[in-house]
Amino acid sequence: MFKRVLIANRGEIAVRVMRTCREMGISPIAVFSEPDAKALHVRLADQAVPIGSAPARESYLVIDKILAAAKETGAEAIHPGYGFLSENAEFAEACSAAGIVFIGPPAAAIRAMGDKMVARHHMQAAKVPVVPGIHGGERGFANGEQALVAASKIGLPVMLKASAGGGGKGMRLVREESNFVAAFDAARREAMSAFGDDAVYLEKLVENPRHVEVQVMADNHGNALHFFERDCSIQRRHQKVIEETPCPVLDDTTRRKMGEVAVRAAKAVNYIGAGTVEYLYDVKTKQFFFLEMNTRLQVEHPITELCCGVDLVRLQLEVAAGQALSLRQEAIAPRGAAIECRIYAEDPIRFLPSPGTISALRVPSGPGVRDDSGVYAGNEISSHYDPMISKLSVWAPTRKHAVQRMRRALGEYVVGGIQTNLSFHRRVLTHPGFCDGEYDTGFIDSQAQALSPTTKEDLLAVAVAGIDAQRPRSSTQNPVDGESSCSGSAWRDAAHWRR
Ligand code: MV4
Repeated sequence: MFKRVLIANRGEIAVRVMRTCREMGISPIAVFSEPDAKALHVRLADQAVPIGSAPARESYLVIDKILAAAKETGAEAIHPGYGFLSENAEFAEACSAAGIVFIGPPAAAIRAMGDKMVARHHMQAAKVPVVPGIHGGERGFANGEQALVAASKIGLPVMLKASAGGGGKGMRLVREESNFVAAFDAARREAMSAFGDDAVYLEKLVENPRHVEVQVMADNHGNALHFFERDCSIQRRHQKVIEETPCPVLDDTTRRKMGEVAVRAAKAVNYIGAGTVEYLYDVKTKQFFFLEMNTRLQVEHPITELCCGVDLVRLQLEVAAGQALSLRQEAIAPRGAAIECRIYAEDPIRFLPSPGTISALRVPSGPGVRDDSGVYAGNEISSHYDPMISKLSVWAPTRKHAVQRMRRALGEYVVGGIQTNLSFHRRVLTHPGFCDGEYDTGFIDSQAQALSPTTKEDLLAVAVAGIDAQRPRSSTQNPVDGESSCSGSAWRDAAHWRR
């Protein structure tokens, strides 16, 4: 096993990876930008190397600085976390060229899955169901008129998608022929400016799908396993907000099929390491379609760990060190239910980032509660990075109990000095649609009214939080976000914490 591993990331995921390194007797090494000098990931590391100024382009994204830090500290391997360089094939190659193990899949697998048209070809060859669609040619359609001819064949509505895209960028929904060419041109322009590649293809629209994804893990001995699914349908503008496992509307036969197909997808691109196969799931027809594969450890991996009883980062490290997966697929038997809420530093009504200094922090704990956070009281949430401050996860024997437990844990959570989406989460966790498990990817938009603060208490608490977050303060006064659950208990807890 490695003696030293450099974590090329920051925040909660850097902390998460370091924890497993520590348990395994591996010395964790941090890198940090100027504003992160006092960050938790720096404090938990054995060594920490400064790599530049705040913008990621001048620090966390600079391959040469990361490799220099690894050489300087004697790290044998680099864990990229998620985001930043985690799905950068050139970085994976640069690591190998420098004699350092990249803890992730081979560059070729990253490339094969990074281009959606190439990925769809691989999947079709491996008999993995993909959304019916037409590519036009190797580089998509030559122009909007040609694409419209193809669209008329499969029938509207269709989704126009950038081949280099993913996560919703360069994507356009077209329901009427009259809008088609303009939408095609717009998708193309957006793809060019975002990815430097303007190839656009089309897919038939799957109406009101659920987003269901399967965790996979493969070693370099030919073994590939899946750890069942997560439902990530509760999203806003392609930003996941709540994830859960198991998917509440999946039957066991479809569940097993999805898992087997995900393993086939991974094998089709000679995958090694942790990855996630994303599907669109049509509840009415029980059909699922390959969407894309994320070639990294994902944000929401903790809920899989809670139900499957595994440490996915440990498996990543073992596989990267050349060890064979010792688990058998039949031994992976998920138990109970788990839910994750992403706690963002944001205005809970307008959904805008709310950077600032965390003046007070009380993290929930107790039975079945896990909080993955990268901050402590006194830290500043910088506008330079993702505003996610923590991931609150719960496990319980049943979904009903997991929902109750999450409500309880959200009620205990106190973040002072900045605005957070805690009150939004409390409203989702009491919404009948969520409680019944009957939601799709349009949930937050369609339920905007029901999920907006309505009670007098709610409105007052949000108003106080807004004023509080902006008010200049003395060191003896710790304003809290003051957002309230329906019962008002969080508000009371917050007041108590302040003393
Ligand atoms: C789709 C779709 C419906 N039909 N493709 C959004 C992000 C990108 N990864 C793919 N996305 C979608 N592709 C077809 N053919 C609906 C979405 C979609 C979506 C998917 C997953 C989670 C949330 C979503 C929200 C809106 C649209």
